[in-house]
Amino acid sequence: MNTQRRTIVAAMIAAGLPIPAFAQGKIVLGFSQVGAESEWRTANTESIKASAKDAGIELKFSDAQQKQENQIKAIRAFIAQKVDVIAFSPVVESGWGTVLQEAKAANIPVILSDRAVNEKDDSLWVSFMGSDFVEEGRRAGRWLVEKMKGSTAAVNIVELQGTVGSAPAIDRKKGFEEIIKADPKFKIIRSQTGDFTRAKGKEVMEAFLKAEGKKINVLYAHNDDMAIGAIQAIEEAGMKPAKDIIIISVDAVKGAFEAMIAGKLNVSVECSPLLGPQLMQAVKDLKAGKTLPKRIVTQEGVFPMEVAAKEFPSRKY
Ligand code: GYE
Repeated sequence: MNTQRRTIVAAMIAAGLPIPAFAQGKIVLGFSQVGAESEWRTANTESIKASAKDAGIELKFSDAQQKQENQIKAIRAFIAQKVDVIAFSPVVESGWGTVLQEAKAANIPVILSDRAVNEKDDSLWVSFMGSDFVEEGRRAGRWLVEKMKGSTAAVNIVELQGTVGSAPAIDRKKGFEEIIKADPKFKIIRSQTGDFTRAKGKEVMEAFLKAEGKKINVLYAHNDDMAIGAIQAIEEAGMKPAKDIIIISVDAVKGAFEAMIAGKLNVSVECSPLLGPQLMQAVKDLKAGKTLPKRIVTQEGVFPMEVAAKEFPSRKY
């Protein structure tokens, strides 16, 4: 600590104020979260908050309410506050160059958590930890191909995309299409964003049902929340979810398991939000002068409705 800081801390102690984190030698982490759009996100936030506490890391947490401009503001505030490390989950892939340059110029390492950015200069972040979203899309596609094996009839698919321009929406679409394109019987007849929320998932599914009605054979939703919203729309239209329309989604949150146990959702591809412990470990490693792996991939599986009741008790989110 320099002399000026020492004087300030001494004055704070004398005034009976709490000792700031830097004076306690604590690592300070600024984290800019996307928002609270889904069950996944809530679990992710809880994981980060709980593991920062366990690790003794001072967490400055900021919720961007799904707006990039709020995330940029939060990152700038973290730079001004001279935090030790910045981590964030970028709501969309592009448009981060300037603010990441600012962090680099201030010598503050940046960790990408959960979602990637689309920037050529990969020296702007030290590590990206999170799932392989393209693979999740492929897993969803493979499950469908297997389910429809032996039938030559056309399979009309409607797709509820995640947030426009976000890594999971782009990649889950790409991986799914890559698999189903091998057989021309699969056709995506409608595809629109539901912004990863239940409310929008329901609204967009209502529109799909109005336009296509009984033609729809399959719904592929980029997350469970949108699928759960869509299930409501399907029931309100007098149809049976998971029977009249096969439903595939991603995340495998508790709400999806409940829907599968109730026989209303066919399968959920796992995407783990429990990134907190590995993020805190990475922050500590950085401060200890270690070099982080550029990419840390989360390990995940696929849960069809047949195994839902058995797996449910051991689910952690
Ligand atoms: O699948 C969705 C959330 O970025 C992996 O964001 C995350 C996604 C997750 O809103 O539910």
